[in-house]
Parts: sequence; structure tokens; C-alpha cells
Amino acid sequence: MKYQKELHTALTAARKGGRYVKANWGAASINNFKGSYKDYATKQDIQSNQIIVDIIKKSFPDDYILSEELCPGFEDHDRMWIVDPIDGTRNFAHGIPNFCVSIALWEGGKIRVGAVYAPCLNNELFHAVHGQGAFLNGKRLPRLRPRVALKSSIVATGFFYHNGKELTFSMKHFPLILNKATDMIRSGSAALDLCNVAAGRLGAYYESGIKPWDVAAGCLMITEQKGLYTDYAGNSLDIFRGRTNGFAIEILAAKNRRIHGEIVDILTS
Ligand code: LIP
Repeated sequence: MKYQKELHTALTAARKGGRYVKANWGAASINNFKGSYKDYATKQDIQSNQIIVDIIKKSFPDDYILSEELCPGFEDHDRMWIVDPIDGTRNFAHGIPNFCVSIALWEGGKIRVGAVYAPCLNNELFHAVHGQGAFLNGKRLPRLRPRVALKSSIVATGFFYHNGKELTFSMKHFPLILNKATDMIRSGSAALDLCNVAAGRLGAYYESGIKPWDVAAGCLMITEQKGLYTDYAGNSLDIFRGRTNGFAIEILAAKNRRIHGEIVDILTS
């Protein structure tokens, strides 16, 4: 089977990075701010990033590694790893367990391997390989229900990257969706939101301004589960959108076409 060495490497790196983060949970300290008082990396983001990169480099010394804290700039490579050493940094820093390590391999225009590890949430470890299915702690994820409607679903979102006018715009959709869904959550980890859609726990997740390392691994879980992810208008998503200027993706992922269509109608209204 293809990509087994890459999967093994992604899982090893996710576990090692995650164990380090868990061991330092409660001792988080800010390392640097990235342009605003709320956008920061902790020392643990940096160290986890280093642990993961070292493991990938050992097995694949020639591969480019795009990573949130050590190498966030886009370079055009046919093959690259995409790493978020802590997705949910603010949760981590505030003692909330909803955070994870997210690692993906991109090759030939597709996401081929994904691993998402949440060390403080029952050690949940999601993985997927293109064409080979999506798994949680080694067990294949249950099939998604194709006919469930928005009114029977919980929807997740995020608005971390927005301030001022942009925030007003992104908040505009919130009550409209809340009125039609069972409920809404803002969990603080895009990667886990996507995995929770793939696992059938959430009906959908949407957010704009997001970066490739927040979503790459989770997107593969979605497609392996026959869910779908697009931009807000329902068009195919370029996960490197905004590549020359720090990235800015808008993503809508849903567990079925019905929910996806209902939310596209709202997001484009
Ligand atoms: C965070 C996310 C969170 C989202 C923020 C942020 P980080 O990633 O995944 O859900 O709302 O936009 O990007 O910064 O913790 O890696």
C-alpha cells in the first residue's frame, strides 16, 4: 500500500509532539506575538514544531516542510509536509484540553496523508491516507449519514483571525445558521472541528481567514469519509489561497450534501 512510510512518520511525529505538549500543559508561556495581542506562539508551539520537523527530516530529508511556527512561507513544491504543532494554541495556553497536533503530506496536488492527535482528549488520534479511509485510534470511522439535515446537526465555526469590519461580516452568518441548526460551537481548533465532522459528531464547520496548517490533515479525513469541503460559495477549495501574502482560506466542510447546500445558501445570502 502507498504512503505507509509517510503515515508511520506522521503518526510518530504527531505522538511525540503531542506527548511533549501534554507534558507541558499547564506550564504554557508565550514565546512571541505575531502582529496582534491575541495571536501568539507559546514556547511549546515552537518546541513541538521542532520535534515534528526533526522526525520528518530524519525519514524524508529532501521534503519541504511548511510549518506554522518555523517555516510559514509558501514555496512551490510538488511534495510538502504541512505542520501545525499546536492547533488551538489559545486553548492550550488557557488550560482547555481542546487542542491537537496536525500533520499532513501534500503531493501531486492532493493531500495524501493526515494525522491529528489530541493528547488531552482521550488520546484521540485520527489518521487518513488518500484512498485508504479515515480512522480514529486505529478503527475505521463510521460511515456518515447522507440525509441528515442542518436542523439535526451541531455546526462549528471560528472567527479568531478577524477584527473590526471583518469580524462583523463573519459574525453576520452566525445567528442565521444558529436559527437553523440544532446548535453551534466555537471550539478553538479547526483541525479538531474537521475531524469531528469526519467522525459524524458535527454536521459542519466553517471559518474564513484560516491557514493551510489548520485544515490540511482534517480535509483529508473529510474526503476519505465522503464528506465535502469547499469555499463558502461551494467551489473547490485551494488550501494555499493567499499564498503570497500569509494565506487566507475560507472553508466550509460538511458531512453531507444536504447540510452543505443549506449552509452555502446562508453564507452566500
Ligand atoms: C487556530 C484554529 C482555531 C481558529 C483559529 C486559529 P492555531 O489555530 O485552528 O480554530 O479559529 O482561527 O487558527 O493558531 O491555534 O494553530
